[in-house]
Amino acid sequence: MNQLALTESVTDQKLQCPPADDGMERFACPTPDRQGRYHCIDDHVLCDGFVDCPSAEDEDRHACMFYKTTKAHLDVLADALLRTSQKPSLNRE
Ligand SMILES: [Ca+2]
Repeated sequence: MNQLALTESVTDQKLQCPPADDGMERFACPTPDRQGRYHCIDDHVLCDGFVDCPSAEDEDRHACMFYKTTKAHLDVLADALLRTSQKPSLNRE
């Protein structure tokens, strides 16, 4: 019973990752490596075809299906926002 409680408290631990060099947020893999260390990864290594987390959670096929479809939508949105913000102001004359 105590074993279970210990496992849960470790899982609930908030893992803080220092930001990457370019200021982008980094994320901790959900499971530690064999030395008990949690790896921090950039979001751009998610679903990139290479295993970056010790238990390969970043390449989970089910999660990646949703990640990729959601990201595709976000990319379209980001493109639209960028175009809107870059459009020369035609209303000034
Ligand atoms: Ca990866």
